[in-house]
Amino acid sequence: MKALILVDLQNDFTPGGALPVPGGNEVIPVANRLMPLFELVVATQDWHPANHGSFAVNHEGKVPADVVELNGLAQILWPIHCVQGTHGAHFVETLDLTRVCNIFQKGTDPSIDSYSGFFDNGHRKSTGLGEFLKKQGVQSCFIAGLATDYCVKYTALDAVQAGFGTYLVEDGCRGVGLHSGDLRKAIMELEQAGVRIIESHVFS
Ligand code: VGL
Ligand code: ZN
Repeated sequence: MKALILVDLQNDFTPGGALPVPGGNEVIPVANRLMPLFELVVATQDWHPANHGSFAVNHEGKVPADVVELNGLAQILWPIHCVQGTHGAHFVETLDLTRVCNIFQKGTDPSIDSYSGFFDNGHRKSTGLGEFLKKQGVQSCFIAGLATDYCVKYTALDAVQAGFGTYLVEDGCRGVGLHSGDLRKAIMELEQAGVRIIESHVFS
């Protein structure tokens, strides 16, 4: 069985949001078109407490894009985003949630960030996504969402590592692009890890 994993399609990652991903809104119609083609659709949701350690404001004298050490891991600092229960943390209103069977929230522990939908950044705790997919008999994962160079990338790398055939739907993703070349680099890393890069039109 094939599963579609929609990564962090939340207001804060779209233009006008707190951590806007350029063109982030453009992937919503792609996600809506893909969902009916899959027997199983899951979504991840970045879901931070206000005191989260990935927010620059929670580190004295730091600004977004600075890097600190958080619990032994290098952590890029971000603007306040996807705070639990806020509008920014909600899924984009035009996303057809009726087809999403399960939502996996991540980034809830203030002391560690979680880019991947499967594990936190230290691979210390599972969100339950991998176990859920295995139990449903999923063998391959198709991934789309935001952002290509962070949460999409780490979700895809963990999917490969968990033994799923893993496909990145490139036109269903957009990247943050904090540094030039980040997007190209992310795609190359994914290909090297065994993720197959596809376009959504292969389904039509
Ligand atoms: C993300 C940065 C911080 C993402 C989440 O969804 O890619 N990026 N939190
Ligand atoms: Zn986050």
